[in-house]
Amino acid sequence: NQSAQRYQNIRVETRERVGLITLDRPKALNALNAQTMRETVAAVQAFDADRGIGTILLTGSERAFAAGADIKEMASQDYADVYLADWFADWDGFTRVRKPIVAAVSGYALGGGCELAMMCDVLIAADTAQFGQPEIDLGVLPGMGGSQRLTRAVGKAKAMDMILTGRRMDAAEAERSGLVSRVVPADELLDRALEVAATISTRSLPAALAAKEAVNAAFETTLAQGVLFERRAFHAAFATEDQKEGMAAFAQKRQAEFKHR
Ligand code: CO8
Repeated sequence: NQSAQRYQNIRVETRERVGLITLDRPKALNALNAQTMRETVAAVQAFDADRGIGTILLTGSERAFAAGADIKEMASQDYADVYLADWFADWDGFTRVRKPIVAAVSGYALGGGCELAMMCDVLIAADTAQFGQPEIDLGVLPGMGGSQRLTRAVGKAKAMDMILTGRRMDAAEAERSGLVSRVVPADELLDRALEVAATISTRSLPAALAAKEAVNAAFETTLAQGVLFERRAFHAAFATEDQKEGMAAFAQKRQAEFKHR
């Protein structure tokens, strides 16, 4: 039970079938130190296991989604420290979450903040959002998947530009480049993102999980294998009551009432 847990750097609440996680470390612009990582991963995993939740929504503050990994925490580490601790590997727990995760990004999404947003499934940006991978300015490179996920999201040209120069991308460029799916006015961000998350959470959960899995397969495999994976998952959907209900509801011109949500 999430409400029984005490988190220090995040806030966790539920809105009907949406599990809302708000990064809340304002003094450091939500910089992702080890504790924030542990709390965020624990919170998404708890929502993933919660039958009452269909979709997870991750957001930050108006000023910052997250300004990166915590530079002060990293500064004194040496190679053996980060290698032995397998620094950042715990975020893999975030990417193993099966339910759809919507990110609502306002303000800075830099370094690890941009990388965390890219681990989410649907990215919605406020018009104030700024994305960047400024690690090059710190004498390092992205360490939470940025070189891979940014390249897949926006292509080599823009990824190289951003990662080698450290320049930021504003919300309009992020939408144009395919990094985010929608840009909304900053004061509407949470409401609009909640609407999207709530909409997803009314759908058949097995269908949503399979859809997320199938889209992600596009990044991991060949076209032929991916299409085969999709077809098998599509066939399997016919074993669910939700397929019967969804198609019957269409024929009867009514809203579907999915059983497995
Ligand atoms: N880590 C720690 N503290 C931070 C971070 C951060 N990433 N970002 C901001 N803060 C802190 C500031 O130090 C400041 O604290 P204090 O008041 O105690 O000095 C507070 O947040 C407010 O920040 P600013 O005063 O700087 O606010 P501004 O509005 O002037 O500037 C910026 C905002 C532009 C976002 C600026 O704070 C900034 O440039 N932050 C750093 C952005 C960055 O470089 N992010 C990438 C970090 S590296 C990373 O994410 C992955 C590294 C992979 C390495 C792999 C190693 C294994």
